[in-house]
Amino acid sequence: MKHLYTILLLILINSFVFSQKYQANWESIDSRPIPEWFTDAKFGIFIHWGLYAVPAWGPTDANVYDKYAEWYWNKLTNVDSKVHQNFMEFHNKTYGEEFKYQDFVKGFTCEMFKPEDWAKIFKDAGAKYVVLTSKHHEGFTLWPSKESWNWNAVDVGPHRDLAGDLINAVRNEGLRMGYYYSLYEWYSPLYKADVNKYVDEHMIPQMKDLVTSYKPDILWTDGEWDHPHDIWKSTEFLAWLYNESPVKNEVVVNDRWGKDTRGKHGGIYTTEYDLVHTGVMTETLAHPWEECRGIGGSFGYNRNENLESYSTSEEVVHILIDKVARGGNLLLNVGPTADGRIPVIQQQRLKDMGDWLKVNGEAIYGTKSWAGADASKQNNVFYTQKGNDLYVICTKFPERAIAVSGVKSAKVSMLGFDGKVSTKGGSKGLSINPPAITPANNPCDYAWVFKLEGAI
Ligand code: FHN
Repeated sequence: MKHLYTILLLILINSFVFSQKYQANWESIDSRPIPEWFTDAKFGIFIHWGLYAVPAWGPTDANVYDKYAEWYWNKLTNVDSKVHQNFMEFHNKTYGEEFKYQDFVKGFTCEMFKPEDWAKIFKDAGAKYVVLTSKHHEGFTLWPSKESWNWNAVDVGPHRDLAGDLINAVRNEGLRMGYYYSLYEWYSPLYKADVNKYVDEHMIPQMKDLVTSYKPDILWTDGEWDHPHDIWKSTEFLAWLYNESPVKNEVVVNDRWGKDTRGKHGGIYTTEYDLVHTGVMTETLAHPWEECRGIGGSFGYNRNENLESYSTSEEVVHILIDKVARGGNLLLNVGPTADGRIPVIQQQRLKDMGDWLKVNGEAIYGTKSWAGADASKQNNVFYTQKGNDLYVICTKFPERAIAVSGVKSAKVSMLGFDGKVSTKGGSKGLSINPPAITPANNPCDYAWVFKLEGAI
């Protein structure tokens, strides 16, 4: 009898395991296609917001990672960091040696936070999705997480569910939204004492709470580098996410699931300030990928940055074009202030992106990179394709004809421009003569797009 029960139990467990579409291993997890809404979206807004927005300070003349203002707490205490001294000097002279990082919570007031206004800014920028830091490495959560008792935005600071309020407003504007979540925490006593217990009792419950409470479209993990994926129980969590969670069909995740997974496993591959670990990313990848970066040199708001630290509108538009032409998405970051504003200079860059995308969005959204691009390689010329149409994107207004090799004929127009565009077929492919553009009929700034209908 006892044996019969054991056999029945085994059959039950087996049938449960095999009724699950995805198993807790990379082969199975990686076989899930990336939801198309994401690869079509191309442009998203990243938001780094936490207690680091209170000091909002970082050095501006350092290596990429050392400029990050959201690392304030870590750099202040980490004597091995190259920029420790800079942070310490600033901190001691501004707040005094006795002032602890935790005391910044009083300054995280967010009284100017109007989620509807933020959502409108993102929509007008032409972004299709938003990713907010629900918890950065400091461990402070922007939603009322019971695992983060007294270290979350509802218990202390603004006393407001910032993550919940924003997702509602963003969705009301018709955009997708998800959350960034840091696996590790710098100073969590539980994490330091017992990582396994931290994963079981803190991290996994927090991620499941986020997913079930807010049903995010994206779960963007980070802070994975301390441990391999099995310590973080990443494949187990992802199997739950893909099989059982309320977002199992549409959710998008990235590749930051353990020190052994970036660029190899999970969902989309991610680059940061063009860096893939130590190299610079200049390739076209077949696997869906996304570049994230700030408009300046930091993700968290850095008051120490001046105009010269910021990319110009022309530069951010060109960054988007470069990533999309190479098959990627751009996740451009804003760093709000501690009182809840998006700095006006950042708004201005987003507005210019939006104005450019209003005219030229069809050459970006829903496109793919063009395999013929290599043959046509010319400076300041990028290509995207959609169906049979090819888009030739010029990041400098062409002074002479552009040759598009491999294309024999097409109906050619310039996006946003009513006049005719003349072309000539030849041995080098189709040659496009740029029309005479004046300030009176110029459709946009920063980059001009020729649409070649039926070119492919
Ligand atoms: O350490 C973080 C950093 O602060 C920021 O959040 C970026 C965003 O991709 N990720 C980490 C470094 O890779």
